[in-house]
Amino acid sequence: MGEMTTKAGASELFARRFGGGRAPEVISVPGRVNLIGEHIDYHDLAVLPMAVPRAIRIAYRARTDGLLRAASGDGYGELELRVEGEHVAGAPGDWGNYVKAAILAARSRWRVSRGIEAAVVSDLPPAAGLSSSSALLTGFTLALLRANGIEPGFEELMAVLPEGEHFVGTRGGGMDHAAVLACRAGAALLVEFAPVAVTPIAIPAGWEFLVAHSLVTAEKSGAVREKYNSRRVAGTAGLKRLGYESFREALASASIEELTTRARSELAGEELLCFLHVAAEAARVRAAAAALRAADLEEFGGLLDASHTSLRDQLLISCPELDALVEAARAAGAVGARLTGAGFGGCAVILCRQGERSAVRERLARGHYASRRGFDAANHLIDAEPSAGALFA
Ligand code: NG1
Repeated sequence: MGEMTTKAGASELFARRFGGGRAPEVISVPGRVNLIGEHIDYHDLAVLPMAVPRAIRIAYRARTDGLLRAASGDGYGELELRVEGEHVAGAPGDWGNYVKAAILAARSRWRVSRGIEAAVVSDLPPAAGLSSSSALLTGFTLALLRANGIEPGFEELMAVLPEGEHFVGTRGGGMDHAAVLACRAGAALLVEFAPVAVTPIAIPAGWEFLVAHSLVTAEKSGAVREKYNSRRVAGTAGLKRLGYESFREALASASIEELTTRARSELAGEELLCFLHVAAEAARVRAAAAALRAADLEEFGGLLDASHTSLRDQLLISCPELDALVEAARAAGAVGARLTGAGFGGCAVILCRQGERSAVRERLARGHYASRRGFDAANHLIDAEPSAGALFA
């Protein structure tokens, strides 16, 4: 981890950019990796992410006027906005969109009149399925609220953040915000929705997770957006065609086998495939939470593999590079592996037996990645120690 990406690095950039005076506060918002439960949070089904030891750090100080000035240490430049007034989204991928989304999210529930000056540093790779965008949105929302004397609670934040993300175009769910806020060190977080509820589940001693990049960037604010949103639409359409209001209702009223049989006879195409994925993935999350509690490593690994197969063959959100990576991880000795996050690129999450992670990493670096251009071990192979979210950092 470079010096510049630590809390001290954020304060240092702040001092260089905004000068001396009162020392800034620093907020640290980690990225997250989803262990299992993919493309189901937006159907209000439980998911199981954990925070990773990479974070966005924002050093900030309240201003007395309504100006928000932010400087990025990652070459994204600087921006100046007003916390009051209208905001329209800029070009897709523009980091200002996340800051504007934070202003709107904060204002949707609280009275915000004071701006901030803020310096942002990060060692969280962008567009990698590790939630850098949600971390940025969450960090700026927290900074702005705290600068206005407001200390928001978890549920209050969850009421505004997922909605705030829609400003940048993704009709996603609340998994990322819940994880980057409420994860605890040493644990995965079972996140339930409507109403939102989180339960930390300790990661058993000796389970080692690795996050590996496919080297395909999944810029969800860009081209991949439509594909992501279409899965939600198709899943919902299939559900409605079967006469259900929600997946929770469907799963409570019939067994997974019954739902599968009905879906196969009454649905077709994308609607069928998305419905089958969502129903089975929900069942896998329940089984994975039980396996975690029982410290059943092999069972958990098998569920990761089954999730990947479904994401590849039913939801159709994998890509050849992710499939090759997952295969290579298994061949290198992993207990299980799957793509993680929105898909279409980004990362895989890999589960290793105690003491084997460095050997798996080494084999991937020498084998799978050896012939691939642009590989940088420090950013593309991350030891994912279960970390604390922003509210517990
Ligand atoms: P990432 O991987 O951060 O793009 C997205 C959604 C999640 C969830 C996953 C797929 C946002 C902010 N994030 O995550 O809510 O739906 O895809 O499981 O929309």
